[in-house]
Amino acid sequence: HPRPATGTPEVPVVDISATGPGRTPIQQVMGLMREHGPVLVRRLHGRDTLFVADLGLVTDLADDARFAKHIGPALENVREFAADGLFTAYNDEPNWAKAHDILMPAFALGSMRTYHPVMLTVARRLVDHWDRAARAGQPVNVPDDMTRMTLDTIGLAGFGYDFGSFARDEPHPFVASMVRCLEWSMTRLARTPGQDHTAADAAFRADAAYLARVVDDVIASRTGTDQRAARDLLGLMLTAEHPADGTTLDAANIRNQVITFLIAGHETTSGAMSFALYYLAKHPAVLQLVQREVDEVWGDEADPEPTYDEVGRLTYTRQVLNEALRLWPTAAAFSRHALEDTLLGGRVPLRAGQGVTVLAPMLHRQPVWGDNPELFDPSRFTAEAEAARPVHAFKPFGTGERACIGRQFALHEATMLLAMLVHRYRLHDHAGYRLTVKETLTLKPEGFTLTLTPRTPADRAHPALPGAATAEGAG
Ligand code: FDE
Repeated sequence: HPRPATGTPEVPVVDISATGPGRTPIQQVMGLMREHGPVLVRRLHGRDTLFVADLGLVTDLADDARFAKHIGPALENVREFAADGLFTAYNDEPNWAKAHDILMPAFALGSMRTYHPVMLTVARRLVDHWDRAARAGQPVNVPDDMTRMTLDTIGLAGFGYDFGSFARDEPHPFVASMVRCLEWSMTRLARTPGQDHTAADAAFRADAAYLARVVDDVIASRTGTDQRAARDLLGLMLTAEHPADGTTLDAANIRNQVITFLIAGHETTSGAMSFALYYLAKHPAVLQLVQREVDEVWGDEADPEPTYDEVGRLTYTRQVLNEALRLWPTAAAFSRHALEDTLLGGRVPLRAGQGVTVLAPMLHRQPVWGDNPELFDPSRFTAEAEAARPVHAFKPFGTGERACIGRQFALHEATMLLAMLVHRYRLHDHAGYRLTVKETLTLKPEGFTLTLTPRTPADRAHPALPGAATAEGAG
């Protein structure tokens, strides 16, 4: 149902009905904000959406006493295939709190230790794949391979299920179906009234049914009491009793959770690693600092066996990831609504239940980030710089009790893989890649390829530290 504009002179209304949101709605709103400022109403065929990126307003929205997660039209569409899974459940749907309480322990920091060996196994598959490409002098498709790696990781670590993505020429069909479901969720928002969408909707139903079949296979392959008791996600889903009432998750909800985790657990992480590699390929001085960090840990070892604790020590590598997530937060928008009628930031009137969408890529370019926010600069994420910055200036994982449950999982996986790749290869931007950001609800650098050569002991012999930040890159 249409929601009226807030109607204050401070909030411009921009009508995009003439062009529609197209295939890159996030980047379109980024453009509108560059023109009209960080608070605006986007009007599409009479349907209004309030977008904000202003730090003061986002800080206000983070107040859980007055605001909560909003399931806006995009997530309503995702609900068509993920229903009451964690990501798309309504706040007051009983299965949200229940599944949250049951699954939370699987994502506590301590649990990452148990996922580490599986993450390493899959990282090695990627390395084997890239070694072959390097020997053959063939380019690698970075986002495709990152997606192979993250799908296999969440499948194995969460559900003991092997998608075997590196043994396939094309990514597992689950990926294509899932991407089409996400695209349907996005493009459905752009429909003009009166058009016929029967074919698109039928194709969507077929894809959603396929996803459900894959998930049923994932669940069915878990048989026998020993396996059911495994303390991975699926084990918890199948057996853990809610502390309050002793009940377990029902079968329909388990299916929704598995779909949710397979999607949430790989699309966004894969994009984050792809953007990080893109920036490293374009910033030799930064690449050199990452190389220095990983070489300090693994030296000239040809096949290092990264330990859990070593990954925790890779602080500069993690800064690179954070800086990539600042410029291109791969889950780029999240929505909140007011619990009562209120004035957002003391100035924008909101009715109870009215949704507001936070546009993270523009929040991450606000004045708090200095006067050159487009510059890729991982030193923005030193501990000191982070401590000096308002906490809500950086929101790639959402906010409040509905914030990302998989954050530590994604950061551990991505930091380890990036470090392994940088330790092993010189990265060559052989095609002079120009960034094109593809949107399928999440963001990815489209068609980004690299060629690779193995690093040698000579590559790892670093000059003295001072001046490294300005030296020419090795790549
Ligand atoms: C969630 C999330 C979020 C929020 C959304 C809203 O608010 O609406 C965000 C923003 C995110 N998430 C982001 C991200 C990024 C990355 C890289 C990631 N993410 C990753 C991951 C992994 C995994 C496994 C995950 N992830 C998961 C998840 C979930 C389940 C959720 C839901 C939660 C609740 O409860 O609600 C999320 N995630 Fe994330």
